[in-house]
Amino acid sequence: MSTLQSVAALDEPASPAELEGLPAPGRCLIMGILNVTPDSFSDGGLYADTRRAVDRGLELAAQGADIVDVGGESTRPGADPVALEEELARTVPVVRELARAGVCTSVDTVHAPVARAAVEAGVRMVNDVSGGLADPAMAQTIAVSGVLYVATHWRAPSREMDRHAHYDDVVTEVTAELTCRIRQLTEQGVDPARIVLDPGLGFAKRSEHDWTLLTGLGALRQLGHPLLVGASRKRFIGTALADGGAGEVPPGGRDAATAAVSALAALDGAFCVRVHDVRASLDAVRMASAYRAHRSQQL
Ligand code: PMM
Repeated sequence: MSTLQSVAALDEPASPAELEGLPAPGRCLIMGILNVTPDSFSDGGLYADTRRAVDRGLELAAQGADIVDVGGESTRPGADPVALEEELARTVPVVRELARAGVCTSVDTVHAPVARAAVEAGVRMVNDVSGGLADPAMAQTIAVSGVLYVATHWRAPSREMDRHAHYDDVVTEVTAELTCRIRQLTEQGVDPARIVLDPGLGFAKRSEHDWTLLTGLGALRQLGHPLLVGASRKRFIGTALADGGAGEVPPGGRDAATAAVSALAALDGAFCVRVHDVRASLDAVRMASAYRAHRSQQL
């Protein structure tokens, strides 16, 4: 191997991680988004009742989603919190039916009681966009259930997160804050081997922060945990599609670009991408896999 080749090999992300309880297709996983909410930023209201939500979950799985992520509270900037009973009523019946049908599910919640009920209903992973900061009981809930856990970089609730979008060096700060999360979660009994990390694109981030994090996945990979990337239809994609103009392409027109970002994230070693349009991103990550395999043969 030449020096150039060995340097390239060092840069090459490791083979896709495998986590017990999740499918292991040998490529970046696809998490399909199922927002059972009236007010999410791009699909709010579409699947707001249980029957429609279950049908959509089955459809996402049929399209190739490895995991269906069921959420009952919008996390868009400025969103109001939802009563716990309402979030439970939105998510738990959907998870139960999808799990019964053999679909691998996660629950998107920052609340320990919702996580607990969803685990009982059959989720294999809890996706917490606050990384355990919103509810002090979350770490214990995860520790006791032994379920997989996505810890996302987060600084503040939706209503106020835009005020916290200030960084001198976003990759270094996000890495340090996630490191702190891992330490606190593991001190409270969460198995580190069951923690997935997420840079939290759009959560207390402006577009330039999202891009810097997306291009800095290599640094986050050094933390040694599988990485989940949630870029789907987010504003940084809409503004990039506007070619530097002042406007942005609306969320419904961002799926092809999301798939391109999925390919880039997979190429950089992402473990999973969370997307609305499953088919497009599945094809995209398959292409990234094939590309990586052929590139490594040439090294
Ligand atoms: N983004 C949203 C919701 N949940 N979960 C993870 N792990 N990562 C994310 O980036 C993420 C998330 C907001 O997007 P949506 O309203 O389209 O679901």
